[in-house]
Amino acid sequence: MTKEEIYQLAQDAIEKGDAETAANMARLGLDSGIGGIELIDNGFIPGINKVGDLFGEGQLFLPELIMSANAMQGVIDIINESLEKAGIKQNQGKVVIGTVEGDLHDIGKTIVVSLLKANGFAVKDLGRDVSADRFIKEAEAFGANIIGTSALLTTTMSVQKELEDKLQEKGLRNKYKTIVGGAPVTERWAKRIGADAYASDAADGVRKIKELLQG
Ligand code: B1M
Repeated sequence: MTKEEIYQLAQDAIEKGDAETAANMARLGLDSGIGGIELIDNGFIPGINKVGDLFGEGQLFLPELIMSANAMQGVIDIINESLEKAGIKQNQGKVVIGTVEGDLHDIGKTIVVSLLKANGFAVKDLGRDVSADRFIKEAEAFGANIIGTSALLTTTMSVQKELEDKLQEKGLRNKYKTIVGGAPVTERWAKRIGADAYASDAADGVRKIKELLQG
């Protein structure tokens, strides 16, 4: 099977919420030598984005969205395992990361976590629904250099600003570099709230965090 055929079948499987075929395509892609991130970016993300568009247009409903999300999660688990196996010694820097309070979307954040680990970062993944206070508490306890937040809902992006405000209030703003991401988040938003960086995808996240640690 060609790469393009694998990408197409991967996309179709996510659109149909067919977890078994999606997992098979993930394994087949990896076995054929396609890189994990390449496989996610070209096959599975176009599938989940299509599902999101159809859901947004009212052409598809929550149970179908959940089936596709579950299929996506299974794929991410398989690909993450392969990325983490490729991980190197964790001495690049310490990152505390999570999805913000009120937000349960964690598929993208989990990809970022795996790619960071594969690039040698020590990562504390706080999961989802994480408050600004908890980000700070965990960063202090972990001795983090970087705090990364993911937000997928326009209504939860405000927690990224709350984090900046709380870091200022506590006199900790210069202790950490902050990075924001998630589908509705933009470079402009990052600048507006005073975050140190914005990343459009997982690879960009790793690149920006490396830059933050050098600068
Ligand atoms: Co939800 N959802 N959802 N959903 N969902 C969206 C976000 C939505 C845009 C769909 C739509 O209407 N078109 C819409 C938000 C609208 C808005 O805010 N204006 C929406 C809605 C409305 C909802 C509910 C309210 C639906 C309801 O209940 N009526 C509900 C909210 C629940 C809550 O959070 N409180 C809900 C629920 C769900 C599921 C649980 C079913 C499921 C999530 C499952 C899970 O994550 N475990 C789900 C899904 C899957 C989606 C869509 C379809 C896909 C999200 C995704 O996983 N994308 C989404 C539509 C869309 O975004 N196209 C949608 C793939 C992922 C790899 O991309 O997360 O963007 P992404 O991550 C990327 C980059 O953004 C970046 O790197 C990643 C890898 O490339 N990145 C970072 C992300 N974080 C980063 C952090 C960094 C750096 C880079 O550094 C720190």
